[in-house]
Amino acid sequence: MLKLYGVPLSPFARKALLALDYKGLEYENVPTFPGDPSAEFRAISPLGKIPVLEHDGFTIPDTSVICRYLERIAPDNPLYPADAKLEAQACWLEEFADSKLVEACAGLFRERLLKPNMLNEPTDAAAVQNILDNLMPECLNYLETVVPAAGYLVGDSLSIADIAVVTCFVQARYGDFDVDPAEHPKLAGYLEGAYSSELLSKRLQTEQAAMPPGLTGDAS
Ligand SMILES: N[C@@H](CCC(=O)N[C@@H](CS)C(=O)NCC(=O)O)C(=O)O
Repeated sequence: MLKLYGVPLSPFARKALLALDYKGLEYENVPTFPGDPSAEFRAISPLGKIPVLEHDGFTIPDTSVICRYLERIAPDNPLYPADAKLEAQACWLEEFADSKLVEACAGLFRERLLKPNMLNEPTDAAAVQNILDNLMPECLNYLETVVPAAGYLVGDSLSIADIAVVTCFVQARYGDFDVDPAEHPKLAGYLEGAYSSELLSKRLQTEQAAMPPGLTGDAS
């Protein structure tokens, strides 16, 4: 039995959930908030971060490790290209999304949706401006150079790169940000394709149904 601890609205939980969905695995999503202070959660997540995967009592945190593990136990619908160079490129884009793109996208989500609607805190307008002026353009300009005119980010099928990048842009949508097709046409076209895919539409429907009270965002 597979369990995924984490709230589906988290970009990292969504990344792992998309990987589970793509592989067609059955699982239970146990809603768990980031930084959950319970001793039970700390025992399975030493860094206090979500998500954590549990497989028949074995637990593992961190989406990069979780997705690798899923690939080993369920090799069908591979997330990692067989070719060494393509695999390296996919893992690099995953790293780029997990470390840099998420900062911009989750920053907008936090400032524009989470703080005013759930945390009862004002939006930090300067932080938003910094993301829009600096962080986000750097990310978009880079991605525009690597996104193909059509198809997937790496090779000819969906990979961990697509899942990691797309989950970030879902977060940005909740933060009222969309890629401008006039400025980044390839990236905007790629994301349009991702949003119309069955994998993402189904995930976003499930996510909407699990939206915490007070949050009204829609990223579909
Ligand atoms: N590298 C981790 C990052 C996970 C992460 O940062 N999760 C956030 C929620 S989206 C979290 O739990 N933050 C709480 C904290 O940093 O204390 C992964 O890939 O799973």
